[in-house]
Parts: sequence; C-alpha cells; structure tokens
Amino acid sequence: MEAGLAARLHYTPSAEPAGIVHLGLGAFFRAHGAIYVEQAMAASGGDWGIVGVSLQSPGTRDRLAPQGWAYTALQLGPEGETAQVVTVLRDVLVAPENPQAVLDAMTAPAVRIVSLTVTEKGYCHKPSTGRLNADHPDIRYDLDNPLPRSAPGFLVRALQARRAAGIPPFTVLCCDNLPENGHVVRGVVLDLARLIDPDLAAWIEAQGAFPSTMVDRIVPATTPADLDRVETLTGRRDEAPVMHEPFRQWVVEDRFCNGRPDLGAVGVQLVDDVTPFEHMKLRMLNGTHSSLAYLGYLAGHQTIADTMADPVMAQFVDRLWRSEIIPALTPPPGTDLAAYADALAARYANPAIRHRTWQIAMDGSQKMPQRILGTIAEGRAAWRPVPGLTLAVAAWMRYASGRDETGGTIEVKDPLAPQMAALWRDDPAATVDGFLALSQVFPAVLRDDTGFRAELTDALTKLVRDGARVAASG
Ligand code: CS2
Repeated sequence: MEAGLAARLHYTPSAEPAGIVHLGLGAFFRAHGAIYVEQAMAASGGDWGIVGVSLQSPGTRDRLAPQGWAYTALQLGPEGETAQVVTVLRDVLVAPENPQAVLDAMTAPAVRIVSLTVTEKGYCHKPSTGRLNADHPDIRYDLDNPLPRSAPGFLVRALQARRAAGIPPFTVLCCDNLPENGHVVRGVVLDLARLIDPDLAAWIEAQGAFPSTMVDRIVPATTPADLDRVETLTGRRDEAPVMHEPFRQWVVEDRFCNGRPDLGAVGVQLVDDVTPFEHMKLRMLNGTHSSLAYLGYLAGHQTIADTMADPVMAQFVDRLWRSEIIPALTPPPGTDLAAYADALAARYANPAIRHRTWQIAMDGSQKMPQRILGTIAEGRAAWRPVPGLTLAVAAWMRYASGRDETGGTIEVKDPLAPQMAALWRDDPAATVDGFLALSQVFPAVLRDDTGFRAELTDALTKLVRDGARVAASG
C-alpha cells in the first residue's frame, strides 16, 4: 500500500488493572520488556498490563493515545522484516503534567512492579561511585516538594504513600545499562529516603526488592521514513512504531517481593547473580558500541553498520574484543565469549538496522565508566595493554569537546556538554589533564595513573594528527 493513505492503527485497551508501572517509556522498553511481559501474560496469564510514564515530554503519549496505546514493533533482520502489534500498555501518563497521577498509579495495590528505563543520567547518581548526587537540582527539588521530578523521587514518594496506606512495596526493576543496576537504584532510593524519613528507608530496606537485570536488544530511534515503511508493510498508519533487531536477551535476578509475570516461560533467564552477564554485555556490547560510535562518527560514518563495513573499523573492534575485553571477563555460565563476539559483529553489521553513531555517542560522560574505563583500569592493573580502549577514550574526548575531523562543530548531547567543550586545548596533554580532572567520570585509579595519562595523551595526539581511521588502524 502507498504510504499516507491507510487508516490509523487502533485497539481498545483492556480494562483490567495494571500490574506494572514503567518509568521512561522510550523505544527500548517498548521493543524489549513490554514484549516479554505481553508474551508472558499470553503464556501463563496474570494481570501484568503496563502503565507507561514519560518523565519528560508528552510526545509518545500524544502519538499512542489515538491508537488505544497499541503500537507496531517491526523486527528488522538481514533476511526481511516482520511486524507485530503490541497491546500490553493500559495507559500512558506524562509526569510533568500531572505528577500526582503518576504517584497514584504507582500506589495502586494491583501494581506490584515498577520498572525503569530512564537512561544512565536518570538515576541522579555519580557514575564513578554509584551513589546519589544529593546536589542534583532535581533531587534538591524532590527533597523540598512532595510531588517529584526525578525517577528516584517518584520511587521514594510512591513507596512512602504505600507504606502510609499499609500497602506492601513494589519490586523496583531497573532495565538500564548500568553495572549492578538493581544495586545502584537501591542505593539512590535508600539515600534519598534517608534524607526524607529514616523510618521509610528502613522499611524499604527490609521489605523492598531491587533485582539487577541485564537487558539487550538493539533499538535505533524511529525515523519518519520508518512510519511510512510500517504503513506500507501493515496497511495501518502507526505514529509510534518501534524498530528492533531479531536478537533479544533479558537476564533477571529472581528476587521479587510482590510477584512477577512468568518471564521464564518466554525465554527470560532467571538467575541468582546477574553480574557476569552484565559485565559481558556492558563491556563487550556497549563498550564497543561507544568506541565505534566515537571513532566511526569522527571518521564520517553515519551508522554502526556503515562503521562495520569499513574494514579498518571492523578489525579495530575485533582487536578490542579479543585482546582487551575478553581477557578481563569471567564468562557467564554456559557462555563462550569468542562466539558472543562473533554474534555481536554480525548484529552490528545488520544493514537493516540504521543505528546512528550520533545516537550512541549521546551522554558519554554517563556511559564511559561502566562501558570502557573499568576494563581499562583492570587491564592496567594486570599489566595488559589496552591501546584500543585508550584510543576510544581519546575519541570520546575529541567528540565530547564538540570538534570533528574537519574542525566543524558537533551537536553534543550530554549533561556535561558545556563543561567538556571548555576543556579542549590545542595542546593534547592539557586537554587530557582537563578531562582526567572530571572525578564524576574517571575513577581515582585512572586519574592517578601517570602511565595512563601519557598513553591517553599519545592517543589523542595521534587522533588529532592522523584522523580516526589511521589511528584505529593500529
Ligand atoms: C547503545 C545501547 O545507545 C547506546 O548507548 O549502546 O542502547 C545498545 O543499543 C543497547 O544497550 C543494546 O542492548
């Protein structure tokens, strides 16, 4: 069918009460967790419908409302595309418009899980320590006001309301790419709760649950061309579809305090300890994604697939996996890390997924510690050379300071963007000194490591002198 002519996708949502409130209703959750939950309900039942919450803007709510909250998930494989309509959303709320409605939804007794994808910066923590940043403007606001702005604020105020009403806590299920993500969100919730009411903190500590998870599926931002593509394929106009690769993985610690969908029935791995899975994924996937994003962007590549089609970059990432990252990892039970790397290379090269290097490059100051800097610190402690990852840090510094290979400006999206733009100097050693002083990004072991400082300066010098492709060629 020709795009622009079809009737709008529409569905009448179920009136059953929701069992899950999800904070941060972006494309990733709609293409990953929401589909697993829908399939778990189809397999084993349970009232686990989802109320989605946008913490910032009304766009997703406005596009989904006329569709009865249904949307198309389009799977893009090298061999073709398949569409599925997802109907697990029961409602979508926009927090800044009506924070009380969000707290009411989170306080409903039928809600037993609050899941989150609010991105790394949404936890208002210090990435290098994992603790709450009590000076964060949203946290300061949330300390003084009963109607919150931040994700930790919503969690704490909703748990406070549940405790006051004699309702047990919900499980907090973090689905962001953070190390020990359940532990981090537990830490920020308890830190904030202690500042509000120490008895509340003690109740959450005793009765709440914060399982860690590892989430994986590549979900590029939806483009206007994707809307036409979905319409042509399905014969329905959908203003809010999501695009995703075939692969998916979800590893979850089975520690829920108030029930859960039958996730095991639909391929979710329920484990005691997610740490080895999460290290593997954050370092092998996200660490190389970010490395390819910075070097690829500087080399003029639009997407990860384009970057992988450049033999210099494909060889570079292969060296990262085999010589620098795998040697620092403990394989999760039953996992062959070399095969995992091969599978990643194939996923990255999928030409149907147009995942922009610019999109992945976003928020680097929040991503570098868990994706790259931890592997560097461990490699250096073991006297293992990590030249490729060091080059990736140099590429991030060049990118984050807002200058591309031709001297043009880059639109840097990052909470530290203005601060980082001011750190660029014509002298690479001075630039490195400025960046290494960012204690919220670099752990002390790297800030104090003179060898690392020297190697990073060499990498940046080479990158500026020769360009990203030559620097990445070894
Ligand atoms: C990406 C991730 O945007 C990014 O930073 O590295 O979103 C990545 O695509 C997912 O974590 C894959 O599971």
